[in-house]
Amino acid sequence: MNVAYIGLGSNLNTPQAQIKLALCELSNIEGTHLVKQSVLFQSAPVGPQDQPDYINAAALLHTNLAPEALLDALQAIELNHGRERIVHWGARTLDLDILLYNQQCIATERLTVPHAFLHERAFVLGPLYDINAELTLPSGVSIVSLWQECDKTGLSCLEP
Ligand code: ROI
Repeated sequence: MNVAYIGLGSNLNTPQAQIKLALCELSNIEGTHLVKQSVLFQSAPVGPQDQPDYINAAALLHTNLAPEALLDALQAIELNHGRERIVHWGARTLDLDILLYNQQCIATERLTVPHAFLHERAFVLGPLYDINAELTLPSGVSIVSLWQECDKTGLSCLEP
């Protein structure tokens, strides 16, 4: 059994509904159990500013899928949501990222785990902290310290 944290983001086509449906779809991945989900956050876009605010969340999964097989399953869900990769860092119906996989560091063509920008993005750290305030990264850095230090401008919790 493996422990994976997934980041969810959407800013197109009723983002809240996209995220809620995606959480349900995560629980339906074969060999995978949705253990916990964060509250939903609203966040100002990081990157190009000419796009709507995002809804972000995170999920804690227990899975017997290897990292690349889990990524395949996440990309299939993204495709179901009409995800198109057009503009780099542009608006999207659904983004699913493997943030953490056990305490492994993975660097392949398809996967960078922990997620490359995890340590500096409030829209990722807030949901992770909500799920597990005692979480640490493979580097030994605690999520609580990153969460306390990060810039939370434009971030709000939708369901406190
Ligand atoms: N900005 C926010 N606030 N939330 C996201 O999920 C998000 N995802 C992205 C980029 C375009 C970097 N900006 C984002 O991929």
